[in-house]
Amino acid sequence: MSNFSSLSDLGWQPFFQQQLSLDEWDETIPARVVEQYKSEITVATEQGVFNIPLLATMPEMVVGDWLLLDSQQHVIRLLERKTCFSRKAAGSKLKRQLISANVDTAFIVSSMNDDFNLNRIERFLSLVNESGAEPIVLLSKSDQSEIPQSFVAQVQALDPFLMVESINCLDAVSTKKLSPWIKQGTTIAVLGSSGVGKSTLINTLLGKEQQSTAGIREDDDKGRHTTTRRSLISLGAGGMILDTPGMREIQIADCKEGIATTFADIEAYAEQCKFSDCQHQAEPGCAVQQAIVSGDLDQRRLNNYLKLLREEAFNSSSLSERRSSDKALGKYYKHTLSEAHKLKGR
Ligand SMILES: Nc1nc2c(ncn2[C@@H]2O[C@H](COP(=O)(O)OP(=O)(O)OP(=O)(O)O)[C@@H](O)[C@H]2O)c(=O)[nH]1
Ligand SMILES: [Mg+2]
Ligand SMILES: [Zn+2]
Repeated sequence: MSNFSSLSDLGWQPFFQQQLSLDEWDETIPARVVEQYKSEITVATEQGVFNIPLLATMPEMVVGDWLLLDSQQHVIRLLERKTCFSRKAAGSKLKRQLISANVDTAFIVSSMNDDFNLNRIERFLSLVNESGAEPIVLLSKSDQSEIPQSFVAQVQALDPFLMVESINCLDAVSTKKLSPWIKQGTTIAVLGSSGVGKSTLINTLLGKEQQSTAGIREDDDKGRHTTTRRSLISLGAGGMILDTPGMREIQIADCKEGIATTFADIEAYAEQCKFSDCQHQAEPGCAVQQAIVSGDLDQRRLNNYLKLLREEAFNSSSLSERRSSDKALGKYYKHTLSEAHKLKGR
C-alpha cells in the first residue's frame, strides 16, 4: 500500500466521521485495520502504514475496523461498525468469529465449472444480506465455459433483482464490468471457495501480481487454499478491496434476517400457508408445497432454506447458551473470590 493515502482512499465515510467529537477530530488519528496477526494488527492511516501490538484491554478488532489513535499510536477507541461479517468459528460449537467489518459491497465469486454450487451461493448471500453489505454474484472463468449464460440464468433465477455478472478474472477488459462498484471511499470484500479466482481478480484490478495465486486440482476443480490471511488492499482512488482465504462451507449463526432476505420468495409463500407454524412438509394448505407442485419453486431451494434455518437455529442457540453460561460462570468466580476473601479475612 502506498504510504500516503487520503482518508477517503482508505474507505472513510460520513458514517464514521459523525462518530467523532470536535476534540477527537483535532487530536486523534483515524486508522483502518488492514491485516491482523495473533499479537498485532497492521493499520493504514493518512500518515502511513504500521503495526500496533494487541493488548488484552483492547476491544475485539477485525480487518476493516476503524480505530482512533493518539499521537503515540495508542488505540483510543474502536468506531462503531457500519456492517460486519461473522460466522460460527470452525471447530467450536460455541464461538462466533468476526470475518471483517465495514464492507459496503461483497463480491461472491463462484467459478463456472464443477465447483459451481447454488446452495453455496445462497449460503454466502445469507451471510452478506445479514451483514448489511450489498451482494454481487460474480461467475468466474467465463473464458473456460461454453455455456456461461446458462450459469448466469441459474443464479438469476434465485432472485430477479440480484446482481449477477460473468467474468474472466484474468482479463482487465472483462473486469471493467465491475467499475460501477470500484469507487473511492468504498470497501469491497471478495468471498468464495478456494480456487475461484478471488486473488486473480484483485491482481487484475491492481494491474500487478501482488497476491499469490495457484492452479486448481484437475480432477475436481477445487482450489489449494493459496491465500491464507485476510488483507485489505488499496485500489488507489478505487477504494479498498479485501482478499480472503477460500471458505467452503461457511457455518452461519445469528443470521435469521439474512436468510429471510435471501429467501424472500419462500417467506412470501409461507405467509399464505394455512397454519402459521407450517413446516412446509406435508401439511394441508401449505402454499410452499403448492409452489413446488406448480413449478414456481425448486425443491433444492426449499431444502437449502430449511437446512440453513436449522443450522442457524442450532448455532445461534449454542451461542446464546454460551453467553448465559459465561454470565453464570462470571457470577461463580465472583462468588468464589468473595468467599476466599472472607476466609482470608478471618
Ligand atoms: N481461465 C481462467 N482462470 C482463472 C480465472 N480466475 C482464476 N483463474 C485461475 O484459477 C486459479 C486459482 O485462482 P486464485 O486467484 O488463486 O483463486 P483464489 O480464489 O484466490 O483461491 P484461494 O486463495 O485458494 O482461496 C489460478 O490458476 C488462476 O489463474 C478466470 O476467470 N479464468
Ligand atoms: Mg487467493
Ligand atoms: Zn407451508
